[in-house]
Amino acid sequence: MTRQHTSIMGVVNVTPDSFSDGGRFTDVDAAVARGRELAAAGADVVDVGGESTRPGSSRPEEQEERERVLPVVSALAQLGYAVSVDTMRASVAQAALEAGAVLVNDVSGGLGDPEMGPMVAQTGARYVVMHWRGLLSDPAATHHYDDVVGEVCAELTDRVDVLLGHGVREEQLVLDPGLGFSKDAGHNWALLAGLDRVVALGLPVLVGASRKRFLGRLPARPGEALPDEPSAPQERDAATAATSLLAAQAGAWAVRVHEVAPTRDALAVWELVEEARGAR
Ligand code: PMM
Repeated sequence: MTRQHTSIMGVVNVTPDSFSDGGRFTDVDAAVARGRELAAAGADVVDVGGESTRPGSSRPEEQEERERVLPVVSALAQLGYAVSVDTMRASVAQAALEAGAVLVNDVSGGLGDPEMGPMVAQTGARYVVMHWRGLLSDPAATHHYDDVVGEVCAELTDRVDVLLGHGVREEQLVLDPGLGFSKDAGHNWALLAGLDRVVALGLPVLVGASRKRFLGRLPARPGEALPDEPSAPQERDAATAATSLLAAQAGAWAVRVHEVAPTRDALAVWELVEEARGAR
């Protein structure tokens, strides 16, 4: 497959409790410094989030979320970086767009706030529709799939239809299979294996595998059993870079990562090999 440029989205979680970097960037200066670091390392977009979706974490009040993300979005946008805001609230997303964000990253795919679709239509902002069943009313259905790739594709298509119905234009949309969201390790591996089917839906695809738990349980040697205990999130960046490469090879538009350098290098290796192949 020919190399197409896959963008890198670097993550800054301005939260006390995110699983990988919670508590590290809670003050504005530290969060902005982290955003600058990610951009300097090669991130094309810096994704700023103020709400952890980690199971068991409680939602911040809207005002709290605004206070966490808006100063960081505004400072990074003023420095000239492309900023996205990771939020399920239309009002926070709109305020972030006014503060200079160029993309809204909604892990609920619009299910979290009925105002999101109309707001995205009205502002014309780029919008990531992530797959997650977490906000549906039937908890028993959230983790059951007969065909995870097919069901994720069908449910993303339903969300897209609803958004188009609100007047959102197709060019605004990015799809995300939502690895780890209402999905176990087997579902995540299946989605990585079937990513080409998500890409075949015809919209740009973002993949967020970074440091997720399933990447913390890898065999020490091929064929050996998986360890019971996962490695620490910070030890999952090599595995994350491997998923970034696979996602890029499947045609992903962007990958969302906590540590940019390993992914940047993995993508560069592929690019240089492809160039050499073309020059042979
Ligand atoms: N994962 C997390 C948060 N936001 N956004 C998108 N589009 N895709 C993801 O997979 C995703 C996301 C959870 O990870 P974090 O809490 O470390 O940011």
